[in-house]
Amino acid sequence: MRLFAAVLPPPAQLAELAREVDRLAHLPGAGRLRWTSRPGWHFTLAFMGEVDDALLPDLHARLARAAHRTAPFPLRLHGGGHFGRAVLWTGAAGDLDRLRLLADRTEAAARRAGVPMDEHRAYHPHLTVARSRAQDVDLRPLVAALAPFEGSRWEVAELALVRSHLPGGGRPGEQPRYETVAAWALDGAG
Ligand code: 2AM
Repeated sequence: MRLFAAVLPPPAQLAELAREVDRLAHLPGAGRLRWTSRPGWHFTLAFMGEVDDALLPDLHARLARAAHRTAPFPLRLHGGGHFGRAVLWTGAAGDLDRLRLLADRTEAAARRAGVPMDEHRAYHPHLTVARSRAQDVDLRPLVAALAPFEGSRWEVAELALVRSHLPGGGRPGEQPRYETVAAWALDGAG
């Protein structure tokens, strides 16, 4: 199954982001973007891709251990940015060092469980709100509109393992469906 580890913001913070994203709808280019489905909004910690069922028990055990070593930490949704002309995202502020630590630990857990992970890349915390296939949509006005956004703070208290069901219907703009298959409390000290 296709899996990734993530931090899932709570409903109140997702509602704040939803209000912010609704404001962007009238901006130039907004109508040509594929807006991500709101129930699935998340910060990816480590993307694993297709994981063999045989690896799941060890993967779960190692992710549980990573969560149990890590202390809860504060986070808030913050501003916006883009990756080229393809991805519009909101970022995070707060204890980003601990978010990175949790991302490193989940990546290491997956690797040790035998999941073939991509080469380690610098972790760039982001929550994708829209994607564009067209190369002629300038995302900068949307990024500028998101820049002042500051969500309210919450305490990240859980590491989630999320399954991604890719759309099979062939309808244009169809989104993957995300299903949380396991979650572990962050109840460590480090
Ligand atoms: P993105 O939001 O920047 O696309 C589920 O696909 C999650 O895993 C998304 O948040 C996605 O990031 C992230 N991800 C990271 N690497 C990926 C990859 N190689 N393929 C698909 N998704 C990836």
